[in-house]
Amino acid sequence: MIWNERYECMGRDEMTQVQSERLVEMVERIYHNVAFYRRKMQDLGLEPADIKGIEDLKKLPFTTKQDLRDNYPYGLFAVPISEIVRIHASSGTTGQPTVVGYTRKDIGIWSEVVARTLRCAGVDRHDFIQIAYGYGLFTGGLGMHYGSEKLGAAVIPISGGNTQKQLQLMRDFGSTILACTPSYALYLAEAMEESGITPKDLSLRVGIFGAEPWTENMRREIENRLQIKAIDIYGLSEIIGPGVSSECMEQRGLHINEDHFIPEIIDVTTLMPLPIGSKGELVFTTVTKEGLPILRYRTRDLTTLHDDACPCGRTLIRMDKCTGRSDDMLIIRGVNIFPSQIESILLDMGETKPHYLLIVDRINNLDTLEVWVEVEGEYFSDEIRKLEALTAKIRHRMESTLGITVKVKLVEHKTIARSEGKAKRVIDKRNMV
Ligand code: DLL
Repeated sequence: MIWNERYECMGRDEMTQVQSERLVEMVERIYHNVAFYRRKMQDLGLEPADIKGIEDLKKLPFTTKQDLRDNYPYGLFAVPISEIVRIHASSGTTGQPTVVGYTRKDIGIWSEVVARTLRCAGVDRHDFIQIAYGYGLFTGGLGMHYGSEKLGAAVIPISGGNTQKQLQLMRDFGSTILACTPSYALYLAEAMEESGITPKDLSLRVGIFGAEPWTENMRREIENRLQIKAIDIYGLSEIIGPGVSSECMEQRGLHINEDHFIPEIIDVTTLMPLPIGSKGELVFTTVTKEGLPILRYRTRDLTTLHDDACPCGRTLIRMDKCTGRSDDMLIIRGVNIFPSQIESILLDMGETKPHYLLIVDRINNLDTLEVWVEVEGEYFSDEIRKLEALTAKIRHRMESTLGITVKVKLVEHKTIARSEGKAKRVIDKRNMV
């Protein structure tokens, strides 16, 4: 069952042809309608006629989040505002939000790619999909919503938060699909266990999780606790929102909707495109979007592309699960550390809860890393020796994997604030000067 066989199962030559034609048309449009891109292309001595196909993609300029901020709010839109029917924004932790706009046709494309995503996860018209991504400026809620309606599933638009209500409706309405961030899925699993609800009381079959990095260990934990299949979906507001890529039931990488979003992998230092199979930063060019078309957007997400055959029959290129961002990487005493490494260690050990918080600081000019980890209440009522032994064990494991000294603090269940959207796992006090 594939939503759009023509494009999702297209032969490579034909796909290259489609991408090339769309790119040529898009470059022409962006050059004439967006002053920012016209200037950038002129600076590189480029005219639209120099772009004849995707082999010329590498000649085009990059776009960064900073470019969107500099042109806040509507400076990069390629159509008159009268053509825009929806605005979304992603809340940055600093400075201005990144604003994105959609025409009616863009909303149609978005619904199409999300419908493909859902079908990839085995969703059909008979399903009840509980959308617990936030509705609002964030693209998660409304993006999933329109795609689900297009596919014909019954949408339960509950949005994020309100955990007890989520559980009640999940049980009473017979939700078969849960769509939310993976960290919220774990939180729901925990709340379920506390309320005495078991997976047998529910009809849940599949989870559609994305919007933040999560590990294979976390996937196993969610699949076991909720007794579902957990599917990874990826997207970003600058490109469209959810619907950029998604896993199929094979769970062997995320198929990219490359007839709309052309992927490249670049070397983070040289910014040169890398051959398929190399790890680097993911870059996207949108070729069909009207409101905010974007050239070579640097996602800062690190991954690898694959073009070998997938047993599901889709020929769309796949990307590996994102293991981190080139900019969420922490550099602690010169050592590069990803929060997902710490999560993997904890889940591997299996003696703690999957809730953790990294506190990075600089004391006497020396970076410090403190890891707070939640453990069961019984550890605190037991003799202190047990607590100390577990602390030491976690510390040793982290130090040998990460290569730096770590202070571990075990905290009681629910000490770490739960999130209803993206989990906040790092407090970097060094930046707060
Ligand atoms: O998070 C869009 C989305 C909504 C995707 C719902 C999936 C589900 P932004 O808020 O703009 O958009 O954040 C985009 O989130 O560059 C990644 O760093 C990260 N991200 C999104 N999906 C994944 C994923 C939405 N599956 C940024 N794995 C991206 C890892 C992800 N990181």
